[in-house]
Amino acid sequence: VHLEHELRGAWDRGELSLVYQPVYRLGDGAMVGAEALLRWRHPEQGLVAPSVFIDVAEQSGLIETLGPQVLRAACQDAVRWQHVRPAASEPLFVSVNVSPRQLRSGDLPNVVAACLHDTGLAAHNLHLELTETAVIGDEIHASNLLARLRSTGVKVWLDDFGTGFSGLSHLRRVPVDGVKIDRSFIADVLRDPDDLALTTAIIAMAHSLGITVVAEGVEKEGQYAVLRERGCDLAQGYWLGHPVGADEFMTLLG
Ligand code: G
Ligand code: G
Ligand code: MN
Ligand code: NA
Repeated sequence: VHLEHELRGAWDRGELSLVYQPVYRLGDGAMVGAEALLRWRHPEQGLVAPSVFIDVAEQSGLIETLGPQVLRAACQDAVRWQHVRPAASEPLFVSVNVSPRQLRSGDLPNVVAACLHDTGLAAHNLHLELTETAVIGDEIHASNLLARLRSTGVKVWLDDFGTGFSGLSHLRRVPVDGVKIDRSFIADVLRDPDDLALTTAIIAMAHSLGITVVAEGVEKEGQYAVLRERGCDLAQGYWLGHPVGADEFMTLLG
C-alpha cells in the first residue's frame, strides 16, 4: 500500500526515469535500436527493482497512467536520437515494454497513435514488447489488438520467449514481428547442448515464419559468436552494452 501511494506521484516528482540498452545486429555488428527500461529512484529506499514496482503498478491500475507516460518519453527520446545520427545512417528503433493490463485495456492502439503523432516518431521505429502471458487467455482479443497496432507500422515483439508454456502454438494465432529469446536460454548456450538445440530451433522456426529473432542476456563473446553462427538476427546483453541513462545513450550515437 505504501509503495503504491508513493509510486502514484513518482513520475511527476522526477523519481522515475528511463534507461536504454542498445540492441545490435549480429550480421554486421551495427547498433540498430535500444530497449527502454524503467527505473525508480525512491528518495529513501534507493533503486526499487522494476519487478517489484511494475507489479505494483499492474495490480493497482497505476500502469494505465504510467504506461502512456513511459511510451511518450521513449518516443521523444528516440526522435532526439535520429537528430544526432549521421545523415546517411539508418534510424534506430526504440523498444518499449507493455504490461498485460495495458494490452487488455484495449485503448493501446489509440495511446500509441497519439504518441507517434505528437512526437513525430515514425511508426516502424517503435517496437512494443509483450510477454507471452499477456496474450494467453484471450488470444482472439489479443490478436485483433496486435493486428490493429501492426497495421499502423508499429512492430510487435514477444518478450521472454521460450519460457511460456506453449510458445510455438501462439505464433500460429498471434501475429508478431519478432521474438526475444529469454536470457535463461542464452545463459547456458555454451554449456548445455539442450539450450543450444532449443535456441537453434527457435531461430529456425521463427525464420520459417518470417519472424525476426533477438537474443537477450548476451554476457560473453562466445555466446555472441554461437548466436551469430546460428543465424540469430539481433542481440542485447551486458557484453554488448549495459542499460544507460538517456543522456549517456546519446553519447553512444555521435
Ligand atoms: O532492468 P530490468 O531489471 O529492468 O527489468 C526487469 C523487468 O521489468 C523486465 O521484465 C522488464 O520487461 C520490466 N520492465 C522494465 N521497464 C518496464 C516498463 O517500462 N514497462 C513494463 N511494463 N515493464 C518494464
Ligand atoms: O524481461 P525483459 O527482457 O524486458 O528484461 C530486461 C532485463 O534484463 C532488465 O532487467 C535488464 O537490465 C536485464 N539485462 C539486460 N542485459 C542483461 C544481461 O546480459 N544479463 C542479465 N542477467 N540481465 C540483463
Ligand atoms: Mn523486454
Ligand atoms: Na526478457
